[in-house]
Amino acid sequence: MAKYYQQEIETMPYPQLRELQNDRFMKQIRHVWEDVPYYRQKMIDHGVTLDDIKSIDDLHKLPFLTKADLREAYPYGLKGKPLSECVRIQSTSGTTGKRVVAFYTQHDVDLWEDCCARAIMAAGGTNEDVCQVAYGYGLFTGGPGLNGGSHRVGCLTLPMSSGNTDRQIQFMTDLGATILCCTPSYAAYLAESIQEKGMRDQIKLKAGIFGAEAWSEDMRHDIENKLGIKAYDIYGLTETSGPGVAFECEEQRGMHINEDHFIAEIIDPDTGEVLPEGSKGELVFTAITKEAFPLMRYRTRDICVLSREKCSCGRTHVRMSKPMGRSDDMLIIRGVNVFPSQIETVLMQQGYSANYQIVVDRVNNTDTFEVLVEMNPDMFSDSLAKIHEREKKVVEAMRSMLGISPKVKLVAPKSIARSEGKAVRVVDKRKI
Ligand code: DLL
Repeated sequence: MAKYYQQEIETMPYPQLRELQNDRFMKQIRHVWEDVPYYRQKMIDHGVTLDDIKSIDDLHKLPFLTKADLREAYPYGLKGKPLSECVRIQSTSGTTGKRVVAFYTQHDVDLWEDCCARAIMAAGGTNEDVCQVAYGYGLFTGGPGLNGGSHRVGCLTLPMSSGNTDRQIQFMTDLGATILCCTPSYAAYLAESIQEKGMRDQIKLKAGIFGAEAWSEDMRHDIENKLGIKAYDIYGLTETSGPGVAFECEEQRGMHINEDHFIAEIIDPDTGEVLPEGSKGELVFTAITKEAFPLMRYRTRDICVLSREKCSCGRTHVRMSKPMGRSDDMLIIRGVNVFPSQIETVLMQQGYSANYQIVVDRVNNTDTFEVLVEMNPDMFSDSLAKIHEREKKVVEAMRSMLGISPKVKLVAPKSIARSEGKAVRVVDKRKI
């Protein structure tokens, strides 16, 4: 039995939904034109004005926004409301210390939480449930988003944040958590720890809502078996509010995009051309209800496929496949966004050359993260103790830049293979 948080909108016939999108889009483009000078200028540079946009069918005429725009406009350039009307910021980890900062009015927070509530109810959540939110809280959107959604559904919410695994398991068992929200890799780690402690029969979990990073069907089955639950995928990004942009229903054949709030397009990442339904390409979102951070045609860099095939759950909103990769070089390691350029910045600052290699793997469902760095010839004769000290210093600086710590190994000069073409900076061995 499909459960909806907002049945009318979630099951609205597509023609009606498209009409709603059109109304909201026309209102939104006016808001952006009037209140976001950065984007107005982009439109003018692109040769379009408000008069050229007559309906949602003109969406393709608008210029794209990219992460580079967000960096250039940092911090206030894309804000659509005065600060006095904004109540919240959230943020991603970004390159070279400049993060993406997204603003929210109370209305934006409300709609975001509605989206998360839809995801929780689609996973079978009700006010009888105890929902353990083990995504990070703070600037990261995972904790706050699912926390808000859980309140809306009326679940007893355990705002655990991530980490402190013993305490997670203690609350999970003592308070009878029935829904677990966290990254899939943390879910897998929790599952293993529960197994090791022999506590599987003491947990009451029935569902998990896992996202923020790529995970395979194999990983899904592994977590499901270990925890005895059904595991649901959830997708989102800080720029478009956070988790809940799309979520899985019981059918689990793609994630329904909340189309009353986001218009999705698939484009060719090289040419920018809009591709027909069913094509694999880069996902682009236009936020049609967000007030404080109303991004138009935002390039997510996530590669996926959209499908409007009828879903047995009754929801009419388009489904996106799991992201199949990215059209930029961003890595997601243990749920944290990492750009090779950040690693490079740290190394340069510490006097190393750009000869390094990032090696990522997934061992026992947990991401491993290692950075091999070539020493300069003058460092090579240093004592082992001195080399370890240098490694520690690099780890510290990377932790402070990225929010997670890699294993850093200083290697002999010229020992990292040189490439004749593009340097191979990243070796990602994860099979997902
Ligand atoms: O990861 C928001 C989120 C929190 C989503 C909790 C789901 C659950 P960012 O840190 O801005 O926001 O990272 C966004 O993460 O562009 C994707 O590349 C990736 N991503 C998010 N969800 C999924 C998923 C949050 N379900 C970036 N599968 C996105 C694969 C995902 N990748």
